[in-house]
Amino acid sequence: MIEFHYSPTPNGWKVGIMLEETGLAYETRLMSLAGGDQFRPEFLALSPNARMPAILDRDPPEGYGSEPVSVFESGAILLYLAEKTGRFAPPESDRRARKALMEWLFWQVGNQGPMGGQLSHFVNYAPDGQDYGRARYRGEYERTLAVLERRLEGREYILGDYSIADMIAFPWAFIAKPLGVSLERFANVAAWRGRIKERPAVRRAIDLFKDRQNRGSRNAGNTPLLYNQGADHLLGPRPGGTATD
Ligand SMILES: N[C@@H](CCC(=O)N[C@@H](CS)C(=O)NCC(=O)O)C(=O)O
Repeated sequence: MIEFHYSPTPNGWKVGIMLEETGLAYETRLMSLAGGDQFRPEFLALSPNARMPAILDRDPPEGYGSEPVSVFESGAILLYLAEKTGRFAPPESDRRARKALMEWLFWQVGNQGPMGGQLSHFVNYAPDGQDYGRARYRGEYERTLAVLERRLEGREYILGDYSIADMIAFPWAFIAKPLGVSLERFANVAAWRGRIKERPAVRRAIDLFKDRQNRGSRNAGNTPLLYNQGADHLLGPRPGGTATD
């Protein structure tokens, strides 16, 4: 059984999609990010970056010993699950395809995810009047869509066949419209997004605790715990000073 530490956001969906696609047995531990569950010691033991998704696999694959295995960071989790099941990734013996898989996983977690996340911050949660931040991240997010657009030219999926590279990139393209970005200029991305969106496993993952999505009710003004974080959140108050010293 896999414990799935989750909140209904694009980063959470990535792992939900893989769990649903593989049919692995899992139990969702719904987290309240606005309530600070990510800073609880028991969660930090699984995910030291204080971010979900994270998993705890109580039935680890061969080579890991018998103790439960925790994994944090969506890319690492998807790779772990692909290795556990032998599905949705090119075989390790195909070194070139495996290299391409790594490139697109790292690309997503280092580029598309953070840029989409920052754009979402400025569109949905920041105080008004942050035009520079909004324009910068809109440009960066659109740039990542253009990267995908070019990659998908002549390919149905990022690596050719449907894989964890698609599962990790799809959620941030799925929410383009609520981020204020039209896919009109990105025809390959729009078609790829449509193909993935129709998969029953993907629909189930996106619907997981859908009613608990933050639909604009929380923002930087009313939820500083979530939107104005610093080192103090992990280390406690600075000795002899305040966070603003
Ligand atoms: N690079 C991480 C990003 C995870 C992430 O940013 N998760 C957000 C939700 S979408 C989170 O846990 N936020 C809690 C917080 O900001 O305190 C991954 O891909 O797993």
